[in-house]
Amino acid sequence: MTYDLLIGQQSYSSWSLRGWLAFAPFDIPVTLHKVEIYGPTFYEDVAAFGAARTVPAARTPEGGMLTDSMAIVWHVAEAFADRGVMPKGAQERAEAMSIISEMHDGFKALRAACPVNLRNAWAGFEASPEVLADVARFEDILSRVITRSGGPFLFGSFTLADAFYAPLATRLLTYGLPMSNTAKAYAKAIVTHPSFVEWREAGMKETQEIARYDKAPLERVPFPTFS
Ligand SMILES: N[C@@H](CCC(=O)N[C@@H](CS)C(=O)NCC(=O)O)C(=O)O
Repeated sequence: MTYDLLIGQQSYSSWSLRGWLAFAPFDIPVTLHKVEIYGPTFYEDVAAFGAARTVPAARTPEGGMLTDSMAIVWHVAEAFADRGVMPKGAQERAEAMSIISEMHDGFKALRAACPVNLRNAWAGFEASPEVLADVARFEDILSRVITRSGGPFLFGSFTLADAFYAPLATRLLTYGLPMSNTAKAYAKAIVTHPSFVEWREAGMKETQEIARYDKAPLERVPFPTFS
């Protein structure tokens, strides 16, 4: 009963991280298949897996293909409803689905200006008004859901909503963006979660540099691990 998950480089691919966090924190067996995003054979490698033109993609134990991160969370929410993958209350579940969707299609300025790079953080990043508006929207969500749940994750314990917001939390940390105490505590909970730590450790073994994830001439500073 193992899922196969197609991923990109673990230090760079934020959508692949979301895919991983849709399985690992819930002890859903998953086998990783890594391809090199933006490498010369990327589209062939993805097609060979039976996927669309992006990572992540997952194959269910029955052979069903899930070719988008939304399809993955939708499937996991349905197939593993008894494992706490979504909040218990109906209102919270609706909100979780809403903010997952918002993440999938939103936060575009922040995502574009601040590519994920789990190897290090950057000093001296200057955020545009559009990026700051995305940060403010994230804080709105946090203040609504975490104030009610009490944290440490969005809806109390780790759910699929956190799988989607984890790369946003790391962006705030690694680009030195303004963070409330709630956001800082949330980001700490994400980067110290054992499944995140396992993923990042694998990413740290990668050596290839991809220019679009490099923010030089900004100075590289250590990734905050809170250890
Ligand atoms: N809609 C996709 C987006 C995934 C996505 O953009 N993945 C990036 C890697 S993080 C990718 O595969 N990029 C390759 C490309 O766009 O050619 C999802 O949510 O699963």
